[in-house]
Amino acid sequence: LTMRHRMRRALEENQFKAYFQPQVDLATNRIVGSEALARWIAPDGTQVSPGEFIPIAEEYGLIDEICVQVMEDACRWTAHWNTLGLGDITVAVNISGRQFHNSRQLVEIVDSALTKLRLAPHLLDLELTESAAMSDPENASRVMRMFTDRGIGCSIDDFGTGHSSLAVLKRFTLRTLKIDRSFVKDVTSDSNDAAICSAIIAMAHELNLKVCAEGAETPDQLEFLRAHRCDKVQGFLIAKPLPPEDMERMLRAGI
Ligand code: G
Ligand code: G
Ligand code: MN
Ligand code: NA
Repeated sequence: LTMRHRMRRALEENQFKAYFQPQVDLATNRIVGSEALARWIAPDGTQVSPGEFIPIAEEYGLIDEICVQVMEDACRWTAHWNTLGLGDITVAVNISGRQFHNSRQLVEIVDSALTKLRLAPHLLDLELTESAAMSDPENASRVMRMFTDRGIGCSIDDFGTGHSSLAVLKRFTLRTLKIDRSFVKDVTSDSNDAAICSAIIAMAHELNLKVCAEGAETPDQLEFLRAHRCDKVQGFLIAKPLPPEDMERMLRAGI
C-alpha cells in the first residue's frame, strides 16, 4: 500500500488524534491548559510522529483533513475538561504555514470545530511557527486578525529561531510568545541563553503579550523561568504529551 493510501484509510478510520502536553501557570503552579500534538495511531498501536506525517500530508493535500480530526479531538476533550469545574482550561493547536496560507479552509475548520464541540473561542489558541509567520507576514497578520476578531488566541511558536523582524512582530495580533526549547535547555548554565530568555520575557511583557517557555526538563530551569516572571511553562519536567485520559487524570489531581 502506498503512503497516500495508508493516510487515506487512516483518515477514514479516524486514526489521527490529539495528545496533550500540560501547561503550568508559574504564578499559581496550576495546570491552566495544554498544547495539543497530533498523533497517528494505527489499530495495532504503532504511532507515527507528526514530524514525519505532517510534511507528507501537506505534499498529498491531506493536511486539512488531518487538521480537522486533530482540531476536533483537541476541542472535544478541552470542552469536556471545562465542564469539570477546574477553571478555564485552554488548548493550543499547531497550524502549519501552508494552512495559514490557505486561510479560507483554515477559518472554516476552526469555526466549525468550535461550534460542533461547543468550545468557547477564548479557550483556543492557534500556534504558528515564527519561521512560517515571517515567511509571509502580510498574510499571517491578516489571518491572525480574523482569528483574534473571533476571540481566538494566536501564538508564535519556536520564538527566537525564525528570523523575526520586530517591525513585523509588533503588527501581529498575538496573545503569546513561546520561547523555543533550545534557549531553555542550557538556561541555568549558559549566560547567553539566560540573557535571551529574560530578554524575550521582558520584551513580550512590554508588548502586553504572555510568554510560555517550552522544554523545561529540570526544577532549576523552572525556577529560573519563574524568577524572571515567565507566565507559563511546558516540558518533560511536568509531563510529556499525554493521551487525553492521562491529561484528565493530571487535571483532576490538581497538579
Ligand atoms: O510531538 P512531536 O515532538 O513529535 O512534534 C513534532 C512537531 O510536529 C512539532 O514541531 C509540532 O509543532 C508539530 N506538530 C504537532 N502536531 C501538529 C499538528 O497538529 N499540526 C501541525 N501542523 N504540526 C504539528
Ligand atoms: O515545535 P513544537 O514546539 O510544537 O514541538 C513540540 C515538541 O517538543 C513535541 O514533539 C514534544 O514532544 C517536544 N517536547 C515537549 N517538551 C519537551 C521537553 O521538555 N524536552 C524535549 N526534548 N522535547 C520536548
Ligand atoms: Mn507548538
Ligand atoms: Na517549539
